[in-house]
Amino acid sequence: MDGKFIKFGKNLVTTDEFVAEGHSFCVGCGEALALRLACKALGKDVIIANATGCIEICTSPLPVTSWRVPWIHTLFENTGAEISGIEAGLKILMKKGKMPERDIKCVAVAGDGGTSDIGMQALSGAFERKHDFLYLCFDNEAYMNTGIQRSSATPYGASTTTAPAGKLSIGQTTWKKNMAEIAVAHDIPYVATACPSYPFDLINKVKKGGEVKGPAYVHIFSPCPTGWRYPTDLAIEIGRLAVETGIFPLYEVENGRYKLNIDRPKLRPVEEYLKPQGRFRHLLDGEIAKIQEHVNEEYAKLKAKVACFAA
Ligand SMILES: Cc1ncc(C[n+]2csc(CCOP(=O)(O)OP(=O)(O)O)c2C)c(N)n1
Ligand SMILES: [Mg+2]
Repeated sequence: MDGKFIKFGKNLVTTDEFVAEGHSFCVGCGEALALRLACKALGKDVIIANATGCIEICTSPLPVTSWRVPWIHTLFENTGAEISGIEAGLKILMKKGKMPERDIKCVAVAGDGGTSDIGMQALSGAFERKHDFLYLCFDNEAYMNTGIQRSSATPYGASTTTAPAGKLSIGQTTWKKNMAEIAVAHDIPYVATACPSYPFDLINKVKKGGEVKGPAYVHIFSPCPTGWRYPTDLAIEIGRLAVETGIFPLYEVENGRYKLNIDRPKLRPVEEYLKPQGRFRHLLDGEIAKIQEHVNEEYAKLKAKVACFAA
């Protein structure tokens, strides 16, 4: 690692790679790209606690590892508790003079299953105790690592191995749990949504989340060619469509104040996002219209919250 930076317009991005090549992510994995960018934003002075899931499996096939920063594998359910302990431990070691005072970022990394489902309680506790940490949820909208099982972050209408579409069902029959809003409800200083199709936006948000004192949460949309069944060269396009249709808006909430980072005057129809993906291929016009209506409503609610803080 040489600590050099490349300039992209106004943005400086390090050439250092903190997650080395040689990992086993699928070709075209949006999560791998998002992780690489997030780690560039954080730099080397971090400790990462990583819940089991695709990221952990693909970066740490014993006896080798892709991690070039301190990293610990946690259970599926306890990332929030583990990062709390790491943060409290560092604090006490520095206070007692057992290690020099240093700014070390404590970062938790987990999937949507590890966050919205099984890890929710530990995360909620860590938010509530106001530990100084950043939590990154890499949301590929199912339990991908174990074979594409539905999670509470799986969107309505998507076919998964445990909620398959067929004669009796359209697949997932519930709306996606809004994890970013659940984080906001904990009254923490920083919450944001990000997507690797907007790399500088993602880098800036992860950087900000790492610098904030107290808990911060960044929810990262992570397109998955294997589980979503789209061609492997479409990850960036799928992410962009999710944002431009309003399915996954990019916004920040700083000390309770909402800001929309990308706001198109007119959203694209959700159909453009749904059509290229095999997991939605069975949806008929009526179901697509229902999804469109839901997206319109959710987007309008978000815009209303943003409007509260405008001017
Ligand atoms: C208590 C417990 N239940 C189930 C598992 C099996 N398991 C490991 S990873 C995983 C899925 C992870 O899904 P997610 O958090 O969305 O991450 P992804 O693999 O999709 O990136 C499951 C079910 C486990 N390790 N521990
Ligand atoms: Mg997942």
